[in-house]
Amino acid sequence: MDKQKLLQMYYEMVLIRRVEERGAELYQAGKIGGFMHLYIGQEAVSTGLIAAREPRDRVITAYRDHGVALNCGISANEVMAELLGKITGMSKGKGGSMHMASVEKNMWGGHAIVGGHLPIAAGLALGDQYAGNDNITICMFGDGATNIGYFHEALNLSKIWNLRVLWVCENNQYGMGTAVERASAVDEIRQKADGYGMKSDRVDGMDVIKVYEAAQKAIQYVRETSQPYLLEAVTYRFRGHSMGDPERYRQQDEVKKWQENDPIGIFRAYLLKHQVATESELNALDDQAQADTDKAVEFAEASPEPGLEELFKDIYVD
Ligand SMILES: Cc1ncc(C[n+]2csc(CCOP(=O)(O)OP(=O)(O)O)c2C)c(N)n1
Ligand SMILES: [Mg+2]
Repeated sequence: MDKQKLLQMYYEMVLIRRVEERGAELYQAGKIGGFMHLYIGQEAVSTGLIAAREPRDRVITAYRDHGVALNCGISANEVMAELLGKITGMSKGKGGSMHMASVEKNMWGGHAIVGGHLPIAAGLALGDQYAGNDNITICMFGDGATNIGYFHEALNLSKIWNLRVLWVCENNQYGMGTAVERASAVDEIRQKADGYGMKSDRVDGMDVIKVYEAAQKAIQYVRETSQPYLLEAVTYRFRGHSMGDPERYRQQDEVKKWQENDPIGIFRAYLLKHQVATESELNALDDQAQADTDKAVEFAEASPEPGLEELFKDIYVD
């Protein structure tokens, strides 16, 4: 990987962190409505993954989607405006936190029903197979989603139909307040691929380089063999499940231990150790991410809400 690409990945991780911190403040100030789920702590997963895709490869995810949207190239302005329900958001302010999507950036949402987007991912891949191209679909979901029927249906279909899907489970140890070992018959989510005769791998999701390398290997396999693959990224969300989670199901010590393993800190140390960048170059990227976040908040606050005439638009596609 060249220096420019590595620094872009670092910038994106810091941008996700800053945008979401501001998002949390704006939520608490009552400026963002509905549910909001933060990605803070998990930035290395989507950053490493999406850095390894070709722009023609599709991405689809669940409701923890702000970071994924930014990694796919949707601007901070549009993400922030969508959070605030403004017309300048990429879903015209009508989707909100859980419905970040852009066909142009090949980001297919933002889905609120746990596991519900997995059969959609299989459908996207079936469409590409029918069209005769070798694009792949990267489908991200939580550990909790792997206990849902949709997961099993979609994995099975992808295998028997030779669909190019990279299934990526973000194992952040909990589905809302339920720990993986209390909800899943197997501790390692990757084991669930065995039941479908599918290849799998498990990677440290706090280390963006490891995620990137595992994703590259997986993407190459899926593209070349036209077989699906399950990649499990072991990670942790530093904040509650959604805004307003009292977090009674986990100990503060555990949260602290994972926070010491901050994916941005790990990547920063890597870049310095391998002399990819100097402290001052990284500080400049931190400042850039902060400035871009401030500008996005200004842009979103100054944008109008969708007018009444928007109410019945974008419901059906002609
Ligand atoms: C079908 C369905 N059941 C229940 C819910 C409520 N719900 C929202 S998020 C969630 C937990 C999902 O956990 P996981 O898949 O691990 O994702 P994470 O939130 O950890 O990213 C649940 C049960 C839902 N949205 N959809
Ligand atoms: Mg989870």
